[in-house]
Amino acid sequence: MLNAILWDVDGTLAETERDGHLVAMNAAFTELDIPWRWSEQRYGELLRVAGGFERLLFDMESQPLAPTSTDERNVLARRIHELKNRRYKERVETGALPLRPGVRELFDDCTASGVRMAIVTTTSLGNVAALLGSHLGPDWRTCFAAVVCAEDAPAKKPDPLAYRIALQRLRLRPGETVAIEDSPVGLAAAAAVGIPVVITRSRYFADDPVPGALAVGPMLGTRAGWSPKLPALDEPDRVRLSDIEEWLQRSG
Ligand code: XBP
Ligand code: MG
Repeated sequence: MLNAILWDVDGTLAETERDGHLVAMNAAFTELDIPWRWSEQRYGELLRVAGGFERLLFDMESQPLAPTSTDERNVLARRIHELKNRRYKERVETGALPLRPGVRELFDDCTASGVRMAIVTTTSLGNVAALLGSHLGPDWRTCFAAVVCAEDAPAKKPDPLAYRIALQRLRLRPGETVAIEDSPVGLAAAAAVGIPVVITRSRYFADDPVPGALAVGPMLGTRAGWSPKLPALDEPDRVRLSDIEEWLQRSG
């Protein structure tokens, strides 16, 4: 029986990467006089590394103008990342990052049916608070039975630590939950502890293989294009909690 929906954040709740983190990262590069920028395409490659700080360090390995010592790189990456997060939160507050279609409706389904929700993300609590605070208001945290962020789980996805912590906090077995993710690393993290995963395709992971996913589709805000197929309904044209429950039942 489904007891909880575990939400990934970046790419799943909102298209935060291109319009949020990438823009904020390039703004931080400019403000700190860093002599390189990230293109949309380069950012797509770098997203294979989870975590903005880790991504900066990885990128520096191929940046000819990056400092050469590990200590200097760590200090610089920390400065850039902190400023990026400030600029990201400011962008969120302008309303630049709407929730993806169907997300809010699935929140409402969960509330109406007593299915608990959790946040399981590799981004920071501050970034999550900015995004969800702007959409759900200052009491956003009361909507979630557990909130697991980068501060809780320093080993980032695809490491399963964040999902393991979420299961502990919820006191649930993996088969009583379903994760909603957009990326192969997110899928790998949840699947490693046996959590079934629904994939909503996002801009940067539109075609990546997602082996073993419970269901894969373009977004929660449509019933078209899902595998397994969803029967068409006149109303509403979205994935409902009962669809996820049915996928789970059929898989088990
Ligand atoms: C996605 C990530 C994050 C964001 C940036 O997290 O890998 O690193 O790209 O956030 P998820 P930070 O899909 O698990 O929500 O810069 O705060 O790491
Ligand atoms: Mg994601």
